[in-house]
Amino acid sequence: MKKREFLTLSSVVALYIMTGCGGDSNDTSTYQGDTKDVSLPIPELLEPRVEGGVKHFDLRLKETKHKFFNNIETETFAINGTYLGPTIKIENTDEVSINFTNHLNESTTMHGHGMHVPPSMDGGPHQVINSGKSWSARYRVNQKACTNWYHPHLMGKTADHVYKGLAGLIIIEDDESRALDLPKRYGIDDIPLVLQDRKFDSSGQMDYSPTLREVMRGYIGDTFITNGAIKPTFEAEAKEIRFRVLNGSNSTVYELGFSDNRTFKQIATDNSFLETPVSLNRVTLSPGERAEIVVDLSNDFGANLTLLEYRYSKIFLKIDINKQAATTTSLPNTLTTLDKLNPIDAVRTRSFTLSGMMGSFEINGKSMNINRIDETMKLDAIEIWEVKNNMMVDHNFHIHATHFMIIQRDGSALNVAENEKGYKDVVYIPANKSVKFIVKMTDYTDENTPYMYHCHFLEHEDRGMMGQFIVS
Ligand SMILES: [Cu+2]
Repeated sequence: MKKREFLTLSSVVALYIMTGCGGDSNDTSTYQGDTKDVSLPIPELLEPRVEGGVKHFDLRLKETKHKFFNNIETETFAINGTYLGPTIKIENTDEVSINFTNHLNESTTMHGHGMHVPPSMDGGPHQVINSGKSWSARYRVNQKACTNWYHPHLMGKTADHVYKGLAGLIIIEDDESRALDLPKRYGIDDIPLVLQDRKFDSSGQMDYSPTLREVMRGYIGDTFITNGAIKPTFEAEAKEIRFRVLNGSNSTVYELGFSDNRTFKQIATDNSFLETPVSLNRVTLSPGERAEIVVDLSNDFGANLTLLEYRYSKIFLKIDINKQAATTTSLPNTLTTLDKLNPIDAVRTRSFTLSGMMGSFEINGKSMNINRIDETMKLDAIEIWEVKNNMMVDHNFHIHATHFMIIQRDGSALNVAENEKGYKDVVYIPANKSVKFIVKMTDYTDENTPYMYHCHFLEHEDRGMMGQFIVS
């Protein structure tokens, strides 16, 4: 400990000298405290209370402090711990009650992103949890194995609440996922990675203050964090390692790959496995998107590697392959079979145009209004949705409660990449590009409670790029 404290002090002094930070009132540099020797935090796997056949998960939202830097306590929002929240692992067909108690001094909501649930259990802008109150998402799990997540969804406050630290993973397993020879030892060879970027002010506190330009182009931090730690180290077994990667940022598109450019396999998209693993050396994730990847470290005992973000040249994770494999796994060639909807069976095409200017955003010329239902879908009707990004800035598009499959990009099926042919609930739509996907709402109707569709760049969503639909 003595040594680490010394390093802390010396690196702060070195930074002070290098940057000449001497009380400059126009100081826009962010805090760069010592973060050496941080091991990768693994979010706790939350144990449920089982009562009457229902798995109860208890989550407490609170204002707290977290150590991003060795010598600084940064004020955060968190769930149970000090930053982010625990992982909820559930099985298809489980009866669950995910209970949130809001100990914050303000209202929020908790949305199950990717969860196929009735609208009243969605945790969207209509299920507000006031300060001091509790709310439960109670449902029967009804979907394929995948990696989902939970996060706030309060009108106009989502970006702020996620930025401060409210988010966690929901892992769904099913008979298929259990039977596959995949890495599945949580925290050992099945590793959750919540990737984010943050700005810190000169005293090491989180700085959420986007300018108009940052609202438009993305509020991109210069400190990249993984599971709430800066450049942490993961000590890996020399075997196949599965990473469940979430882009948990507000509005940064990540292009991920390894420092030696090695090939890895993507095995899952947002809402399902891919039918077969897809070989890649980069995977691009826009905010809210997930990818499960498997990287083979069998021949790397004694070596080091980093997981890099290539657009901004940042290190997300240092990997130290210093453990012998306790077991081996062998990635199967077939992972699942996906039900594919046929465009010929679509009863209609809906068009959505993303537009905006001067910090206000619209879908089809309308800014979000919580008192307006924008679209009505019929249960079990197959539809094609075409989403056009008419702006010079990137967006994406997310639908609640269901998955879709991308059928075209910019007017052609040939532009749909192999690694986005699984079930998706967020699709990246770069500036001036368009996407077509096929979708069907199943199982749940509610004439009074809508689901949301929106851009998942949180600064855009909070400023109007969202709409509401009901299923009848
Ligand atoms: Cu957007």
